Amino acid sequence: MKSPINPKTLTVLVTGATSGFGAATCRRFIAAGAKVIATGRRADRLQALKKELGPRCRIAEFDVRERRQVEAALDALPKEFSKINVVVANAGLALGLGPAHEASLDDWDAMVATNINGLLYTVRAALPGMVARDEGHVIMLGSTAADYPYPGGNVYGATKAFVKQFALNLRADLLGSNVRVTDIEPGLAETEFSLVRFHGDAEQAAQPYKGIEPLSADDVAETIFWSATLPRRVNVNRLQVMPVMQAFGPFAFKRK
Ligand code: NDP
Ligand code: 8X3
Repeated sequence: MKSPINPKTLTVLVTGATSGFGAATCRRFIAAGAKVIATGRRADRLQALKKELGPRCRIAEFDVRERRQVEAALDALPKEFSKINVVVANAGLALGLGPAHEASLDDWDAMVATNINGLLYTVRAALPGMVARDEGHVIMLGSTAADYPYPGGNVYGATKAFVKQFALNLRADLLGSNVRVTDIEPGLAETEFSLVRFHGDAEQAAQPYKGIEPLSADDVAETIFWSATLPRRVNVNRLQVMPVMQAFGPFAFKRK
């Protein structure tokens, strides 16, 4: 029986490492002995993470929406960090919670550009090396919002449905290689996600978590780490995780 993967053999690229799941994922892999490339746009936070995590952490500042920046950052990696075998395509956001007919098109553009295009640029840049080495793991951050619609989830949920289907289609393309693909699909988790969604309004951002014990960033990082360190024969296709205090509701009706 093949043993689980030794984390010390892993070089992990994480997008969205300046906050939430991404930062927690970097910490989890570093604690287990892996090398990590932590990326995001906020340089001060990347610097602080590097200071905290030490020489096995390398940082790269780029915007995932900018294809050339993504490609250039990966091309510029020094030899000891260049053989990425896990990519965690995590950078993403929701903007707004209004109904579609009132939503901001700028918010919609930003979600599509980040959650879809940015994720594609990240995965596409890391994939050829993994296929050439016949070893690797693409882990994407989907969401329960891909499966379960809710009012105001319009474009955000649709971008995560894209992630789910892209992950499944990638599995089809990669059959025959030893490259794994996983869509991690969390429910309500407390990070800066809500603050971003409500454009910095802290009071509104606190509402979704009121009276609920949400998932923590560490909870989600643990599922990412677990998926990445299972024996190589195992592929977790989709992994949905929710707080115990969250579940499903009945269909809604507009009654006369
Ligand atoms: P946070 O807001 O805490 O973190 C988001 C991260 O994404 C930040 O590090 C941010 O870095 C990065 N990011 C955003 N836009 C860009 C960009 N254009 N270029 C590069 N990096 C970018 O949120 P979470 O940790 O909660 O979210 C991480 C992922 O998990 C997202 O894809 C989100 O949709 C998903 N998710 C979140 C859930 C939740 O309830 N929290 C549940 C299910 C899924 P910076 O601003 O420095 O660039
Ligand atoms: C984040 C979870 O329910 O806010 O993807 O859309 S939710």
